[in-house]
Amino acid sequence: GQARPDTFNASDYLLRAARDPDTAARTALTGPGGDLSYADLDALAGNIAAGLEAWGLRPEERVVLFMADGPSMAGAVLGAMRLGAVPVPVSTMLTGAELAALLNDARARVLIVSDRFAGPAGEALALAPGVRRVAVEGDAVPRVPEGVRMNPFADLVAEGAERGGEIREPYATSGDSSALWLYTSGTTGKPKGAMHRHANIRHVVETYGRQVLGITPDDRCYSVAKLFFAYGIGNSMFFPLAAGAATVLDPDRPTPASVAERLREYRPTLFFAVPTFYAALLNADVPADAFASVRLAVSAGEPLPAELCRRFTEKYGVEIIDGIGSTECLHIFLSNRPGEVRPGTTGVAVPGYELRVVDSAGADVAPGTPGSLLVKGESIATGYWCRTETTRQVFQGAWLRTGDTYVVDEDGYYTCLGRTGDMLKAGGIWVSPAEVEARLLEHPAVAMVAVVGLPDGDGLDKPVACVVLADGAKAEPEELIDFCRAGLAAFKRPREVLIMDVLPTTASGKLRRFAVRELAAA
Ligand code: 3SK
Repeated sequence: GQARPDTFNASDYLLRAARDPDTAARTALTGPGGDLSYADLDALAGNIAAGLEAWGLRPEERVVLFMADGPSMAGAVLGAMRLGAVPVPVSTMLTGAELAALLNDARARVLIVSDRFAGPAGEALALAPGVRRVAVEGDAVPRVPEGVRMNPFADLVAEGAERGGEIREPYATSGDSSALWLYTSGTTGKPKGAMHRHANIRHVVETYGRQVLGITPDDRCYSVAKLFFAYGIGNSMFFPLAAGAATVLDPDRPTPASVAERLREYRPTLFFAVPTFYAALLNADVPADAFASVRLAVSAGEPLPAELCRRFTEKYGVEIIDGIGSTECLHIFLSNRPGEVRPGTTGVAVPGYELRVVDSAGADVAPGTPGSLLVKGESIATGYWCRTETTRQVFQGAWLRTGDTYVVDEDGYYTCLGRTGDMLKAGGIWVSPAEVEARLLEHPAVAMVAVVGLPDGDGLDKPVACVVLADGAKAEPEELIDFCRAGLAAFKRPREVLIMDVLPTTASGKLRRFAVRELAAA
């Protein structure tokens, strides 16, 4: 592309350290997938960009990444951006049918998949006829329908390298061009592609990354949240790469034991997780010196209970700064600050963002009065792909409705009081009660169901299904949980099923969710 004065490509911005001879040899990526210097990562991104171009991918077109965290995935994100195309990292927890829905929605022509996800990828490809080319990282290959060309990921890279070599100059995107789509079911239920501009990536780096984390080239980031989450891609790519720092990419599903091992081996200085994982670390008795290298821990995804925050800091000697972001905002816009943590609150606005707490008529409420939280800032997505009506509900001019109910105190500290609508979060991930209810209603024994969020022993909300069985039918709670696991991504399953005689409804037969929650909690 022709360079224009307003040209800005986030892949170029994130790989500035590769262009400086003093920093090009520094480690950019480390972890079980191997070490890559900034120069190595730059070359990999250039080869992937050239390979995708050879495969017919054009600027603005989408490439879906169904991949484990590692150098190939980081290279694919940067390579697609370099070409002016749009990487769409998607959750590796999706079932085949769920993945197919996203491939079709994004009109993706290329899919890159890690072989450990070959099963659901194969099922998805049978339902996604728009996908013409597939790159597979690893040995196991998905079954692909006739007419779809499948190659090893290494071929994509080699083809790029052969065909005139790597692309070094990024396509002349502007700051306003689409850089990255991230699917979320947040706020309104159905998965929607939040479209992020190249400039949004620079904004989160310059605000939360620099001014809250204070990240430097000597930092080493390690995030339990994977790259397909907005939280994970900021933690593991945007912040460290833009700072010339290093990042630990972990392909495996994190458990307290595996994370303790990675901490020992890779000695990160910044650690990122969600409250459910902090609770799991404490409950698993990970040794007290496991966090010796960590200077700061970050929590987001759902509110971190004050008790959990205190217990973690007491045991591991590391402060946790709790914050909240959203996929639509790309990263954290409200956060506690190192050295000034108020446990149980989500802290104060991140520089570069404005916040409002409003009543149901949209008027600002006074400190101490609960209301809906709105946020404004340069990293807000331009909207949801092909979802005009939902876009208009959620994106209101420069302001975004977060879907959270908050109260702010006189000092500007915000405390989350819960969700504004019916949506739930489990382990920091959005769950639509309607989707889980629809699945349970497919079970022949289920006559009526309501899924609500109830706090577990650590004070963290988990989905609980309240079920009325059909006349004469029998079903055990475990059977119904397994039924959900078979038809939905596992994180959406209810953690508990309560069999009830009736569910509270209004005179017109609508579920009274608040009453269901009270009944279930009793
Ligand atoms: O859920 C959050 O708090 C969050 C934080 C950072 C980026 C994205 C999200 C959804």
